Parts: sequence; structure tokens; C-alpha cells
Amino acid sequence: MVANRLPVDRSVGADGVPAWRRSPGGLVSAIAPVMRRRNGTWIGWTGAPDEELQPFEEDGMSLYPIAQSAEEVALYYEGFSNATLWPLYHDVVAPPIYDRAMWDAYVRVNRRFAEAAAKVAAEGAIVWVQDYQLQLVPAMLRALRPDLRIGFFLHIPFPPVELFWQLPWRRQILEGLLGADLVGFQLPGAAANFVRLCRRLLDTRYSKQDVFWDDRVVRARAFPISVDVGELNDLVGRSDVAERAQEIRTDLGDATILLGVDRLDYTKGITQRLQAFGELFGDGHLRPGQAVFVQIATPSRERVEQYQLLREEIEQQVGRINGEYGEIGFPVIHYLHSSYDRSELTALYLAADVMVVTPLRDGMNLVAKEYVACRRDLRGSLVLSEFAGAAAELKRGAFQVNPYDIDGLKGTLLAALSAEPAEQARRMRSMRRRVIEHDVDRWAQDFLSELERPVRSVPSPVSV
Ligand code: GDG
Repeated sequence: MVANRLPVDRSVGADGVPAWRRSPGGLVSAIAPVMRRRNGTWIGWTGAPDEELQPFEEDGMSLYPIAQSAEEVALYYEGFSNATLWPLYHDVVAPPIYDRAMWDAYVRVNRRFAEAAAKVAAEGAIVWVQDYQLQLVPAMLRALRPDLRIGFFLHIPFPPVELFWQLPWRRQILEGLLGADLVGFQLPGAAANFVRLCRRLLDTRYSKQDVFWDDRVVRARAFPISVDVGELNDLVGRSDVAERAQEIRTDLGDATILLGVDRLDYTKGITQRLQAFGELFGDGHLRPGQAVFVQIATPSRERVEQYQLLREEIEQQVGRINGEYGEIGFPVIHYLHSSYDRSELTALYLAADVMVVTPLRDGMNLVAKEYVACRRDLRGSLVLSEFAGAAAELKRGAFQVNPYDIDGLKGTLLAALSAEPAEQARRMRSMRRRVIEHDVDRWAQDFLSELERPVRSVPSPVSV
């Protein structure tokens, strides 16, 4: 496995001794058992700059740390990954920065990951590369180790040709990805964008979702990621979690609870949803004390300027809305810029009457699926943006919305707030069926079995 981050976080135990702990989240829990079974090695960064560590074992996995200098973190990670690729791949909702020093660092760090993988992988091994920070790794690795079977998965959207075309290094990125045998995306539309781009930019031959490149077949396929249903089920079954959910309800005065849980990111549509919610008080549709919005905004990429600007904007907006519509003891928005553990998040999901997920663009959005997985009681409503990848699977049960349409958003929030229990149950049941059958284990298995499937050979060109 090659990913920007290792699957562990450093924590300090009660005795003050630093230790590693497995990172929370579905990706790690889905992959960790596969890695153990196959004796795999995970190559990644520890998250601390300027740290040279030897390979070590943790949680039954072999971990191989890659060092990044503070300058590389600024240029490769915060820069090219999160100030260039992230906005470009999310519909340019913020302007991407095109900076040559950032690009140079991206190439340098990608090469370091590729060289490490080339050194560690056994003869004929399977190598799975994750996400937009490492798009050059497949081709770099193939050049060093043509014997390997290489898969790549992109967690974020893949943009249409017209947007990707802006990138000064578009050819290098595309050729980097084409080093893989299998390029996985969240949605079929993203795979189609990729194939179209190969045709337009590199004039490759192709057949449906297969691209013929360098005498090889590169398969582009969709594998919608999902959540760890088993882990969430365990949390939902805990009595302390149920008690905490009840406590949250009581603390909020038994108001109807709307909930947002997002990294503080401009792709998540937080300002749009808060504006719509605030206007419902201005219009007299809601009263303070009757409904309350809890917005968890987990700190993210705090050194990137666009994220600092967004934080200021949201904090001003929350202050304005509470100042205008709140009453003593009844703020209309609870805004929490902090991160919580999984049990607290689960209690929030259980307490929420309406889960509001309104990204302007999102590869998948796991929060929507986590909410559904937690609601075994078939209660609660999900308001879901049409621009989240999850909408493709959950569209029948969710209250779908275009987050750019503030009036539409207001109407949808009201509809979700007034859904009767029978309607909630009907919608939730259909969404749960999908999420339970397609959990994150299935996602990992589907990707790996496609990667291991024998590849057909490149057909000879047909003369016309
Ligand atoms: C990228 C793509 C794609 C949030 N706050 C806390 C916390 N979280 C957890 C959530 C969820 C995860 O973080 C966020 O996942 P999302 O999918 O919603 O969004 P991104 O971070 O943007 O993820 C996305 C995903 O990759 C996977 O492919 O779905 O489209 O953008 O699991 O619960 N977890 C904890 N404390 C928090 O405060 N423990």
C-alpha cells in the first residue's frame, strides 16, 4: 500500500510515553486485515515534518515511513496537492494555484514514494497507490519495477476535460496515472472523464473503459467507497453512546436537531447550508428553541490560505445568524471547530433528526453513509447534495438538493424537518439496504479482485 499518510497516529499514553495508534476511519479498518493476511507493507508519511524513522511493525502491519521536509510539506502537500489539485478537481470552487516550485516538490516527493515501493515490493507483488497526492507514482514505479501489478484509487472527483486542461502539467499527471494497470474512481462518470482525457490529450486508442497505452491495457473502473458498517454497529449498540445521544438532546432543550459534520473545507457547502437555515428564521418558518443546527467543522489544512479565509467567513456568518435570530438560552447554530472521537460522532448521528450533507462537489462523502449506517431505528432524514458521489447510491431515500439554490435548500430542509416517521422509515430502509450490502470491505475486495484479474492483451489496430 502506498498512501500519503501511514495508517497510524502518534499519541501519548497516560504514562507520558509516545505510542502509535491506528488512525480512525473506514479506509484503514478495511485495508488493515487485508494487509495482515497478505504480509503487506504500508508506505507513507508519519505526519511530522523532518522526521527520519526506520521501518517498524504496528498493529500487525509492516510500516515504512517516508520523510518529508517542512519545505516539502509546504510545497508538495499544502501546495500542489491541496492548493492546486484539490480545487482543480472539485470544479474550481476555489482558484487553483499553478506554481512551478510546488510542482517540482510534487515530482520529488512522488519519486521518493515510488523508489521506496520499488525497494520493498516482492517479485510480482501487488501495489495499491492511494489518491491525488501520488498520481505520478504508478508510472515512476512501473519504470523501476515492470514486474509489479499496480492499482491506483482516486478518492476525489476526476474533473471533466475542460477543467483538467488548465493544468500546466496535465500530460505528466495523465501519464503518471497510466502507469497503473487499474485506475479506480468513485463514480463511472469520473472513469469516463479519464478515458475521454486520454483520447483528447494523448490520442490513445481505447475500448469502452479500457485505454491502450504503451502496449498495455489500462482499465478505468468505478468502485464507490463506503463505511465500516460493523464498526458503526458496535458503536450504536453501546449503552454509553445511547446515553450520550440522549444527553445531547436534553442539552439542546429537545429542539429538532439538524447536524452537519465536515472537515472545514470550501467544497463542503457549509456557508450555503447555514445561510438557508438562518433565512428560515427570518421568514418565520422556524423559531429559536424549535430547531437548532449543530455544525461540527473539523480543523483541516489550516496553513492553506483559502482554508483560513473560509474559517473567518463561517465564524462571522455564525455570529451574524445567532446575533440576529438567537434568544437567550436559544442560539440557532452551535458551531464547533474541533474534532471528536468516533463514539461522540455516533452519538451525534443518533441524536440528529436531520443530517445535512450539502457539498458543492465531493468524491463520495462518507458522513452521509455513516449517518445511514447508524440509524438502525429507521428514524431521521438525510438531506444530500446532488454533487456528492453518494447521491448516486442514496438518491431514492435522501432529500436531494442543489446546494447552490438557496431557496431550494430552504424548501428541502423544511420538507426533511416535516417528514412523518413512516416516510423517514421508508427512505431510511432503502438507503440502509444499499450501504449494508456495499460496505468498505466489499469496496476493497472488489478493487483488489479486479486488479488481480488476468488482463487481456492490447488488440492490434484496426485499419479503416
Ligand atoms: C475524501 C473525499 C471521500 C469528520 N470529523 C471527524 C471525523 N470525521 C470523519 C467522518 C468521515 C471522514 O472524517 C470524512 O470523510 P468524507 O468522505 O466525508 O470527506 P473527506 O475527508 O473529504 O474524504 C470524500 C473520502 O475521501 C473517502 O474516499 O468520500 O469524497 O473528499 O469518516 O466521520 N472523525 C472523527 N472525528 C471528527 O471530528 N473521529
